[in-house]
Amino acid sequence: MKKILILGAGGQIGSELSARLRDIYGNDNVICSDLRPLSGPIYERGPIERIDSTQIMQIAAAVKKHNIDTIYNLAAILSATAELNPMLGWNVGIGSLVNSLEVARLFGCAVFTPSSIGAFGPSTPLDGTPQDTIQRPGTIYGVTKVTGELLSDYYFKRFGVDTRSVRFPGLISNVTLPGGGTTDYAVEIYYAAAKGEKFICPLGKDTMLDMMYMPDALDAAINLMEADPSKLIHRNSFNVAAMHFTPEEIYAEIKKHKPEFQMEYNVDPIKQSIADSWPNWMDDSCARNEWGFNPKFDLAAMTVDMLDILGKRYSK
Ligand code: NAD
Ligand code: AKB
Repeated sequence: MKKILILGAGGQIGSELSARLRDIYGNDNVICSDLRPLSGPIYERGPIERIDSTQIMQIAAAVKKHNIDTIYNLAAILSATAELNPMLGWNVGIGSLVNSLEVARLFGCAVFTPSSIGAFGPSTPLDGTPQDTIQRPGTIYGVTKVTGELLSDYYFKRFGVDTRSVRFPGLISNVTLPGGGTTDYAVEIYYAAAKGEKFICPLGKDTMLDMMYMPDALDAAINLMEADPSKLIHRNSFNVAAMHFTPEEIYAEIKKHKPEFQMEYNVDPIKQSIADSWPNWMDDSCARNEWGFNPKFDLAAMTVDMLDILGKRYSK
């Protein structure tokens, strides 16, 4: 049975991954931690630690105390926020990564650290972005992600640490709001629609980006960590994709269910320039072939589910 430590468990992914890992491996075998206090039913099902992942001794103490064998390192500052405070983006993203890898080396843990479409940049082929291609991102977030991929592969090859990772696209979910990324609009638009509010979109109408619904993202992380290592040709990190759309296309999909919904544009120049440098859609055939990645949700199915869940939550 696995003993798992999640760093950054309070965020958009962590709040749902915590519940899913506890369902699979047992409440007491998944230790949720974050810099911010964790409270609520998801977390109170099992052990909680307060860990600043930029402090290696705090991670090491928790790994030792709970006999951890797997670390899900989710602590990071997302793209748009990091661009406003690049040193914070670097210190959290890289601090948490290096500390996770070092503790894993010393205590024999496996490590999952998500990469992102942000690991690509303007000189990458943006349509059908290959698994192995040019990675020259123009953001500090992207620099941390490329560093993370390289360092994770280095720790595998040099020290035998079992590092695995995916390049997540923008993730859409309904439990915890996203933490300051470029793709956040694709979550916020559903909240606005469910609340009967007008949505002001920060990206231009033709901005195509890769996206994925959270259930498929959780499956991707867990299935990769459970995959037979002898089948993995790549490790850090696999392209994974499920759908891609522009703001006009998601707006049109929501309007099929809510004809009264309204959207206007007020383009944020920082987010727009980041989005313009990211893939329109990635080729994820390596993930499909090497460990059976197989997402279930497209834009239409996700829209039905999001509006159903949020509609019930915000109905008066
Ligand atoms: P998030 O911003 O929602 O959550 C990050 C969590 O890290 C927060 O709970 C925050 O309190 C915590 N944190 C920040 N500094 C910390 C520190 N020093 N010590 C401990 N915890 C700290 O982010 P997320 O969306 O859940 O993303 C998790 C990972 O997945 C990140 O590496 C992110 O880059 C990656 N990712 C996310 C997406 C997405 O769309 N959500 C897409 C691609 C990759
Ligand atoms: C962001 O927009 O920063 C994240 C990501 C795609 O990495 N959602």
